[in-house]
Amino acid sequence: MRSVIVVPTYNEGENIEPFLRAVRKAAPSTDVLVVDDNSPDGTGALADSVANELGRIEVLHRPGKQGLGSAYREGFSRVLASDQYDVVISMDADFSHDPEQLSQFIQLVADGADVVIGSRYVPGGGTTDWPVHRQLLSKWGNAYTRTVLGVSARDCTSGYRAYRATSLAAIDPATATAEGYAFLTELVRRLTRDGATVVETPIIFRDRTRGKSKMSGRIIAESMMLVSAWGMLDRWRRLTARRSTR
Ligand SMILES: Nc1nc2c(ncn2[C@@H]2O[C@H](COP(=O)(O)OP(=O)(O)OP(=O)(O)O)[C@@H](O)[C@H]2O)c(=O)[nH]1
Ligand SMILES: [Mg+2]
Repeated sequence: MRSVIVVPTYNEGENIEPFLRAVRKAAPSTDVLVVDDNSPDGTGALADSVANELGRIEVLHRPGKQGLGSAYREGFSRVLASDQYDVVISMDADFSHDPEQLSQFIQLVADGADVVIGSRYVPGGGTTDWPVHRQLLSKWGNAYTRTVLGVSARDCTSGYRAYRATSLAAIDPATATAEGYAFLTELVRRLTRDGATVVETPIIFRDRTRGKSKMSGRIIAESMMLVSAWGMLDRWRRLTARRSTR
């Protein structure tokens, strides 16, 4: 299966070079697209120089910080439009996602999954080194999301995923609206509505040891508000659909 990893980066100067080397070592036949938002710490230039050395790494330079959702939208559009790939992977550059699991993710798509989610909330999954408030926020946020949206996935905000390219194209990620990690939930909602086969495989999410988190109150608030709004919208649609068939 031809595969590509879309990696959004913002100020990952300490991580990007070792990250790209680790990915190439773990999954030598997988291409990479780095989507950098003109990181002030020079991540983009560092990525360019590793790309020149290793090959099959492309760096998309954007003019400024436009958010995680926007980086995924542009990255996914680009790799889907190229029509070169069967599997599209998303992954953070901060080593929270273990490159050693890449081949397993690709295999699960080959075995029939439309999306493989690296999940912290299935048996065998978890987080290490995260402060308690981050753990609770993520755990409760995901439990709320699952209940409100009625999706089967236990980890809707994990960014470590592998999509069957045709299934990703079918939900048209370029038209998703969320800016922060709610973008990831939005795609799970769309995939679920599409009847996609969602497979969760356990991951141990490690907290970053280098660089700074981009998580903010605004991003958390966006996620809570959007999930609540989607939940109400879905309920309303079910209600009106039932009425119109009476
Ligand atoms: N291009 C781009 N990448 C971003 C942006 N915000 C975050 N990223 C990248 O997206 C990935 C996930 O972001 P993180 O800062 O690790 O956010 P997080 O994983 O929620 O937070 P921590 O794990 O606490 O660090 C990392 O590779 C970031 O560099 C953005 O606005 N633009
Ligand atoms: Mg991170």
